[in-house]
Amino acid sequence: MELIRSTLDLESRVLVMGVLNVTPDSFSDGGKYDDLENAVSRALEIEAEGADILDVGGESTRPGSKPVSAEEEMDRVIPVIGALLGRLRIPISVDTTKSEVARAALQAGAEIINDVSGLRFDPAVAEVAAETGAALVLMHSRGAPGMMHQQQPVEDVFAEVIGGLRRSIEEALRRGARRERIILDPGIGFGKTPEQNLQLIDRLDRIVTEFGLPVLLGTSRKSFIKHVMDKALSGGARDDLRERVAGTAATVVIGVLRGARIVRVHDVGLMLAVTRMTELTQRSGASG
Ligand code: HH2
Repeated sequence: MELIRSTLDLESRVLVMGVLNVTPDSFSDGGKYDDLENAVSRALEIEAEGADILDVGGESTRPGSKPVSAEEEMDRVIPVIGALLGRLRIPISVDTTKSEVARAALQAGAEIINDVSGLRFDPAVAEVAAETGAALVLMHSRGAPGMMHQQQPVEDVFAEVIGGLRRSIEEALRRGARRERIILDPGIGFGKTPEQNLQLIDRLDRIVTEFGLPVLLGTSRKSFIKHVMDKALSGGARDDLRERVAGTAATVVIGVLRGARIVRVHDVGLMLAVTRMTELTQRSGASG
């Protein structure tokens, strides 16, 4: 996939997107990287661990988090993206639902827009992608900002996700974005039951074949993993982070087997190894 300055090779191997949250309240690394120097060094570390893309986000989507203004979001992410220009070789994606933030981030050097609202909050995000040639990640979610996790689950999660993604794609194309630059994401954890998240991962191939577009999977350390582990593991010493990371690895394996082309993770080096091992094991049968 052609980006503004670089190319994403989505054909030969699964890509790893490393998460850099520059929010004071993100659930997994919140508060640690909210100053510029720390954010820049963590970004370089993510690249050194082998990430193919750096995803920079300035608004937390965690349950109950407060929506932030475009100004505040820009104050958080633009200096980081600016400071990385010329220092980071991998492309930067900006995790935002606001066209203003997306535009400023692309001017500062980002090449991908990652919109967790799938254009529902600000459809002009697609126009920014169209004008700049940035890639556009359209994630499925429901509900207003700050409320996306509190949605009543729907009965048929595949119908909901496929219908929602179809509406997002149509909106993107209507506003001039190019289909060849669209990446889809089922939005794991966003208004789905734990069971539905597992179903979406196990049948990710349905979304891959439905649209024929590259699919990104974001399961990293999410709370449905804790929920599953709490039910599955009894007795023995428990360790929340270890279980979330191990659970993430399991979902990455299944996601890769079912056709995910990008995985969005916090534990870059570890999940890169998991991804590569999965791909190489999968291919060995075909060549043997
Ligand atoms: N999940 C989160 C944020 N952005 N983007 C995409 N495309 N897919 C996802 O699954 C996704 C996403 C939520 O996770 P995280 O960024 O780790 O935490 P926070 O909500 O605190 O930003």
